Amino acid sequence: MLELYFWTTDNGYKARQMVEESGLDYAIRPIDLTKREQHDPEFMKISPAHKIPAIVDPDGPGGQRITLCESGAILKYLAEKAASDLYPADPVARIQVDQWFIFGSATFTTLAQQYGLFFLRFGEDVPPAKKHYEATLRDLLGVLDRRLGESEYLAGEFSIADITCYPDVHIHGIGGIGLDEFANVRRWHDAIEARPATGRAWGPH
Ligand SMILES: N[C@@H](CCC(=O)N[C@@H](CS)C(=O)NCC(=O)O)C(=O)O
Repeated sequence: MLELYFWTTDNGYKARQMVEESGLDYAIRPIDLTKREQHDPEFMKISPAHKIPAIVDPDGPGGQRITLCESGAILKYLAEKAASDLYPADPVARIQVDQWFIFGSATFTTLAQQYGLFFLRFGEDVPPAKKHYEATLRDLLGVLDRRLGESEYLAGEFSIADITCYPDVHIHGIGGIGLDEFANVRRWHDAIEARPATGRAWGPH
């Protein structure tokens, strides 16, 4: 059975939402970041940069056991394994998904995490950094809002591009600066929140 190495962070939830959406059987292997379990040498054989999420699939391509870290790589792998439309085979549709998927994984999450660092976890109050990352997050939510004003989901149909953006919108948008100014993001967020797979992914582990 597929194993998901997971903790309750944005990147952890991306992978868990994806496994739930794909319908694959899986077992959660918690990696408690508060206890620094990500530095366990056994885990680092799976995730060399000591980060969740990661997966082990005993039934990978050709029946081979594979290990995989990086949420973006995991979302793509699972969508292809499950032959899911969440990463469409059509080349034109795939270009749109790739654009918003990479924007979400590389730009949006990376910067939203800095907002989270300075607002939630930094040991001291650093007002200039908070001001900078609040403005950055507002700018990024504006980008998503404009896109979602012209498209139901980021790349047209619901896809891995939406899954990679959802956790940081949920954590730092809903739970942080609020989405009152971003009505299209709010509509999109609520539609994804209502998906049964999202409910299961954010439930107990
Ligand atoms: N680019 C990576 C980032 C993963 C990441 O930052 N994971 C964090 C939790 S969200 C982590 O495990 N941090 C522990 C550490 O760096 O030691 C991905 O998308 O999977």
